[in-house]
Amino acid sequence: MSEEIFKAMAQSVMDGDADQSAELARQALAAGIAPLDAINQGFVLGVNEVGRQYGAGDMFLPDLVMAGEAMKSAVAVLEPEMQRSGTQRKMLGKVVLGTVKGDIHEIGKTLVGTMLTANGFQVFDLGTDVPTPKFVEKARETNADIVGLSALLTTTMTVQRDVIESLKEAGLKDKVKVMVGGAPVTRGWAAEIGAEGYSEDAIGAVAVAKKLMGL
Ligand code: B12
Repeated sequence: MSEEIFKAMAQSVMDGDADQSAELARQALAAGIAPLDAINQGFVLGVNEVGRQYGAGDMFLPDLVMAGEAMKSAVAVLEPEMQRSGTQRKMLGKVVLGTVKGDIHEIGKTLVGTMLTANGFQVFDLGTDVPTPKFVEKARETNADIVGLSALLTTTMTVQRDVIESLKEAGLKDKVKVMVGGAPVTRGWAAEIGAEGYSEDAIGAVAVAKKLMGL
């Protein structure tokens, strides 16, 4: 029974069927399946597979976005139950994430957030067009381990450097690691501005975040 529902969960994410994902999440709860198992043995497998197929050129942007939405709708059903029953997912680290000031591209950033959340990070998503001081404030307030900065424009890439400088000025740079990404961003740019992490996609971002946490 569990095997079947886990498979159906993964499939619903791959199909980008948010209603079906939410329905399966409700069925799992009704059947007494632990919410954490539903996430880790069901839905995450779907989102990982979509990420893999996207990387291989077998799935496309809309598939990725819809898979992210489906994953979110399932987590929305499961999360209250996890909180109620006191289930703690093993939290790997805290990530403050956003698209830098002047830039409203959100799809990639949101995917990175979804993948990090799915893999056990606690993500504080500040959204897009985020003023530089906001990253610093949130990192301090949440005692973040990592700040993730997305930039999709050559004109806003430089703001990633501004955020790193502001973290330094605030005395937070020793505590917080920075990872950067976005279409124009390269490993070389990350090194140049002093970001400890870079990934070209959301799957890689999880691996980088784990590495930054020493995991
Ligand atoms: C969709 C899109 C838009 C949408 C955004 C909708 C939304 N809600 O997000 C809209 C229509 C609003 C838009 C607006 C503009 N856009 Co636009 N847009 C795109 C487009 C087609 C796709 C971006 C996208 O979502 N990709 C899919 C996601 C999954 O990929 P991604 O964002 O790269 O993210 C992945 C990785 O980069 C990485 N990643 C991303 N962030 C992070 C963060 C971290 C920490 C890590 C580790 C990894 C990581 O992981 C992600 C997941 O795999 C790109 C073209 C392209 N090929 O990138 C142009 C593009 C980025 N846009 C461009 C431009 C010029 C604009 C506008 C200035 C157009 C205009 N004249 O108004 C405005 C800018 C507005 C602003 N101030 O931000 C140019 C940028 C050129 C440049 N070099 O600067 C591009 C490259 C198109 C082009 N070829 O000219 N855009």
